[in-house]
Amino acid sequence: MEFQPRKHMRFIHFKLHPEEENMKTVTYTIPNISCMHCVHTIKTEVSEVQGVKSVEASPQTKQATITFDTPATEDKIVEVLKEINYAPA
Ligand SMILES: [Cu+2]
Repeated sequence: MEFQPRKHMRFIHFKLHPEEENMKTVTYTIPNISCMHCVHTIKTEVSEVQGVKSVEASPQTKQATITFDTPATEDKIVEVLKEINYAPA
């Protein structure tokens, strides 16, 4: 009896967020990331791709980490990165 509400809540969560099953995180090395302006540009442009959940980038590591779900794909994200002159190495 005590555990029923918890089970119920988990079920609801699963039903409300079925898209989380396909969530993917990919890290790209992008030599052109040289300052926070680059980071801002990458965040702004890649975030506009439908399905992209989060974008992190760093001029120190020259890496961008992108979490996404359908309809976003790696191909689409790389295409956008190339368009804005931040092609992954
Ligand atoms: Cu820059």
